[in-house]
Amino acid sequence: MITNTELEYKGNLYPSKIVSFDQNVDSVYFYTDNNVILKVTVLRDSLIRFRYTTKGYFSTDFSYAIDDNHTHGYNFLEVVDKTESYQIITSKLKCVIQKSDLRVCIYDLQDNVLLEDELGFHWEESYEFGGNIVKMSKVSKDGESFYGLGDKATQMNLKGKRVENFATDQYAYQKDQEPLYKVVPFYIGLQNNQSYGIFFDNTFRTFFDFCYERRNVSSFWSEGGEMNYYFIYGPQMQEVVTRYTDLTGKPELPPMWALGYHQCKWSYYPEKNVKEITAKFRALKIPCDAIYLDIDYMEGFRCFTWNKNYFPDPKRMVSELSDNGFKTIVIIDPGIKIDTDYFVYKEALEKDFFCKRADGPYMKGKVWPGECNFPDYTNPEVREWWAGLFKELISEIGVKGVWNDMNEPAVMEVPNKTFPMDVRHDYDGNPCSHRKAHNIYGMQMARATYQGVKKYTYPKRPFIITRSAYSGTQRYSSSWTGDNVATWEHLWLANIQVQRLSISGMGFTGSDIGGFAEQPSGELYARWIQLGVFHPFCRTHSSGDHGNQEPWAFDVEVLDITRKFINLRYQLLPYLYTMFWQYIEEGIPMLKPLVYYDQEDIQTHYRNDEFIFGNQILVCPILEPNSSGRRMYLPRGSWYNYWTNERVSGGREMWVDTKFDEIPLFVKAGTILPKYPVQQYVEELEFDVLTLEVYYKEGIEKSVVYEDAQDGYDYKKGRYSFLTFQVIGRDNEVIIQLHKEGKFETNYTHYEIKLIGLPFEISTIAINNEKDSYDKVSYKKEGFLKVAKEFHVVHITGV
Ligand code: MIG
Repeated sequence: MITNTELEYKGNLYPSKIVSFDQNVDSVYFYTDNNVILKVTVLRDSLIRFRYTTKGYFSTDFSYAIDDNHTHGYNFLEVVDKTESYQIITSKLKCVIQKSDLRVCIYDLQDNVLLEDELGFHWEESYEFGGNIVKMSKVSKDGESFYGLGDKATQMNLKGKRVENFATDQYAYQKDQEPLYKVVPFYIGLQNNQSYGIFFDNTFRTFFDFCYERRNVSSFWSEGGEMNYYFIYGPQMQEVVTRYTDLTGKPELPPMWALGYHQCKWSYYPEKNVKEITAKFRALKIPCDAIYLDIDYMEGFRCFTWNKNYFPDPKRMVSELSDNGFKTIVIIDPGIKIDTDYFVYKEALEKDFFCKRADGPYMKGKVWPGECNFPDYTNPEVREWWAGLFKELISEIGVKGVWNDMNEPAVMEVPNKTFPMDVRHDYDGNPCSHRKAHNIYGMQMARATYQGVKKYTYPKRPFIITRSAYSGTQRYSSSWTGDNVATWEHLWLANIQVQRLSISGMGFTGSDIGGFAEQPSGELYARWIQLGVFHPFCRTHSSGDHGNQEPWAFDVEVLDITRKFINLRYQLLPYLYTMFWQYIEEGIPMLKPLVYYDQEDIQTHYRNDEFIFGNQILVCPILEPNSSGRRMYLPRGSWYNYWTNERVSGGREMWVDTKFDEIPLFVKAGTILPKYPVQQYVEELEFDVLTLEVYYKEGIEKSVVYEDAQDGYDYKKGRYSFLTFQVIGRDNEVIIQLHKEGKFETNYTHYEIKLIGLPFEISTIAINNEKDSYDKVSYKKEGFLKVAKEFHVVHITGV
């Protein structure tokens, strides 16, 4: 491991002067005197890849992160040969490469420096492993901020931090602990209102230093592999993130039920216990869509088996749970018990599918089942086989989702907590050691699981959740933040980690609500639920070796708060589903840290707690005990306090009063917020109205609502409904226009329009230019306007 600072090391080697260059369509090659080649590839006008070799030739190019379907193509590309440098110019960027030393500087077209090499590319030869320790350092200007990097448990802005990427089972991790479960070597730099991104697509152990070692230097390096990174230009952070997400891929839509509330514990068993828990949700009227079975459902922790004492007839149980509106989700770990009577073990052995040590023996390590071997998911044939193992679980038993754990991979009772580094992997036909494959092992397991669950769940949509992940895993799976702790500090961390994952391309994430280790107080649990319902993935989970952590495990007040907030999540399902659609279509993160929302406002650069849920709701959790409110930053613009409908203007820090059953929530003025009625589970009810809460604003605001069959793939054939509402507000009138796209017919027939914050008394309302449709009496009585869903224009005027 590299523990010394990268600068102190005296064995660094540097590129010498450029001796020739050539261009092949979108790629420009620069050759130096000492066998270094820099290959610069223009993927888009704003997306440039830099790849270096020190050998005089490039090895096979292969990446698990890059999505085959990523956008590429540019409008303009010119290479200019100057006296001291070469310049590569696109319609967005100018990239200057120094002839004397290969250093790179990237400018926008107004000649502002965006990112400049300090030492630039340099390396150290590794006699022990072969190849190089590859390094890059950049100049960092004062005032620069850094964001991204996946699940790092530290403040949003990474300025002044050094982080390490090596997937690790980090039970009960602490603030600032490194490394964690996931590896997302992507960061965003922001300086002078310009955002750019760097994606260092190197799967070896990598490090990033953001002005930690030296004040004006940012750097990144890896223990092996290539210096291979993508520069992604903004200038808006929104553009950087959506381009990174396009490059590494987006998921398909999850079934809507996956956005409901989920209940988990290690473990619910036997069947009777599972039934008691699920029945209690219904009895207490707390919406819930999914129940999880942790490792104890298996026979001696053997994957794809059932403990028949606890679960005598899984198929019957799963179908009874399903009749009661619960989807069953089961855990599957990578460790396969060494047991010659166990069919999975026997098959893998026969097919030679387990990972091997360098000298031949199978990699053996202890996990829950005892001594195990581990499938090499980096072999496509192994993935295919693994996918096939889900047939019975999904097609026959009716399980609806699979939970992949321990896939860092975790090994017990060994100092490094994982495989020895000499273990061999196929790496899709690019054989390598665990040094290179470690960080993508979990991703490839999740991918194989996804392939199987998807196949057997068809024509419905699959649901997968994984603990470990590398960039691009979002294409296959959702994820959670691992084994957190029931403390207030962890609530603070969960909030940041989920926001950070959100702008790191991994949108579908959440934390173990209430904390995995240790017992939360009722107050902490309530505060965690109040945050958790605003996370894309919303699940209570706990280690089960302390008290209970179901919503009713505390007191009635906590139970009521839990119900209130889960109800709110179910009401907001059309809003949540719409933000998911924007994520899968355009790569827009579902949660937006304030700096993402408004990077121009420097007040946002160091904010941690507040975030935008979707596009129009500002959420600020309460993170301390005994709070009667909190200070928070309200971003620029005009907002309504969700609880009081009081209007406030942003761009300032302020105190917000809240009760125990509230957290600060604000809705952007002009929003049309769609709501479903509360259901105990998705698809429980058929309803004939969609509620629209219209928050008045002077000026124009657009809101969209995406809907479809809530499962299945018909939406890909145009069977969806996409509503675009435009609100135009003036002193004494409001106009609501509606435009509908798509071939899907929603069940409801009407909208119930609630008008919030109108600055005038209504005198007339015209629907599609007909005035008579307004019934003042019923509007007064009911507080809403009922309008047929096919309307084009609602015109409200004041006296
Ligand atoms: O060594 O399956 O993070 O969610 O409940 C612990 C038991 C293994 C760790 C997971 C946790 C899960 C637990 N697992």
